Amino acid sequence: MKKYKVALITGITGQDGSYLAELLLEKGYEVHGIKRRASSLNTERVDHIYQDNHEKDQKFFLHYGDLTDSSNLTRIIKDVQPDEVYNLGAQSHVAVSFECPEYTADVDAIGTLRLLEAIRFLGLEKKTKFYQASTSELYGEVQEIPQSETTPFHPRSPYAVAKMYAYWIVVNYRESYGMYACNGILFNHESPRRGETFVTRKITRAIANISQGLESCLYLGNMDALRDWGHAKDYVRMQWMMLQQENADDFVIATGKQISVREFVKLSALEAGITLEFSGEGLNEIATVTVISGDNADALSIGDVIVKVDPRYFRPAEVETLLGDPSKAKNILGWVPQITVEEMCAEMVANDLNKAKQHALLKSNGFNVAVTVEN
Ligand code: NDP
Ligand code: GDR
Repeated sequence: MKKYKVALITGITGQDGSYLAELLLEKGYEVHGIKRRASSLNTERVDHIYQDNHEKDQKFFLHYGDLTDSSNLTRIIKDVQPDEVYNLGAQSHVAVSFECPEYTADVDAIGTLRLLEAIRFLGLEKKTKFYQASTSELYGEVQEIPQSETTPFHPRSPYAVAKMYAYWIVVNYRESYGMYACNGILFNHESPRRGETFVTRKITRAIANISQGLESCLYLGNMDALRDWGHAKDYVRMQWMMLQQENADDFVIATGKQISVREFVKLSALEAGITLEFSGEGLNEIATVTVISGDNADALSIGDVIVKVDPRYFRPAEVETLLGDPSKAKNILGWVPQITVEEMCAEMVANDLNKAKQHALLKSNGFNVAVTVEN
């Protein structure tokens, strides 16, 4: 018998996986993660943890695997014998799910079933607790505002439909086999580790690059979309809390506040010392620089147009508004988010400005630096 708990995290190389691994290691867990084989290194978000792997009492382990591969998942769970499984792995991009619907269903829906069935097949259903990364995208075409655990679902993308299967199969294994399995219905959460093609990171990264003269314009889709944005660090704390209860249950995790994509652009620009004025409508909407303060945006001039609309980023079906009601999490678990959207935005812009300045410095010294802007 080990003196500490053992956790297995799918999606450990992603945003949430990396923060959760840090949290669980701090709490004394032995942490195992599943990483995918890729032609380039894909462990950047956990490398700072992995570097300590020559220490004697190693507590962090990575295993090659994939949510599409049942035998691999079963073998890993058999070897690891986890007390807690956090299923964070997913094809997590809503827009991409319209391009790859079948793969998204395989990973996000059936991948969840594969894990649950592996736990059951191995006879671990009374030992292993299971956390499922469910999503506010389940609400899609919203039926009420704000959305809570009792709001009906109406998913609006192949991603959301796949996650709806995952949600219900988790409930089903709880009801059928008495498994401790729960859904965290998480609203959007971001951080400096957010993938570069999600809208917040795309914005903070572009604003930073534009301010340093590395990019000239940020192209966006639907800027009217409203989201309830929190910080990933706050949200992984809640993922752990959900598995420490007497009984398994499902919880909405949100801040209870929402802003539009356009407002997030303005906020990010202000963090870099740029005041933007939006004008025009629909496809002709633009944002123009009206004030520059501080010395972060020397590459810009008043009157520069730095945001435009590109219909390529519109989705076949859009989720216009999401606003969560986290009362249940607050009342039962005592969870309250600690980081505001403004603080999170400031942290993301500072991180991206730092990177952009490094790139600009290299470029000005004659090094050939390619900044990827295709999203
Ligand atoms: P990321 O996209 O940052 O991370 C996704 C992780 O899943 C990565 O580690 C990725 O590996 C891994 N993955 C992708 N496909 C597979 C596969 N076939 N087999 C195994 N692993 C795979 O997502 P987040 O960290 O932001 O989100 C974590 C989870 O929470 C996801 O399930 C997401 O759908 C869900 N969610 C996220 C929200 C958010 O706002 N962030 C809100 C609600 C739910 P690789 O690094 O190799 O690509
Ligand atoms: P979302 O996040 O779809 O809510 O899913 P994303 O950041 O991709 O989009 C948020 C909103 O911004 C609009 N938008 C754009 N989005 C992207 N990516 N790129 C653009 O250029 C752009 N312009 C406008 C979108 O249309 C949308 O309305 C995220 C993921 O993390 C999911 O895995 C998770 O389940 C949900 O959050 C909750």
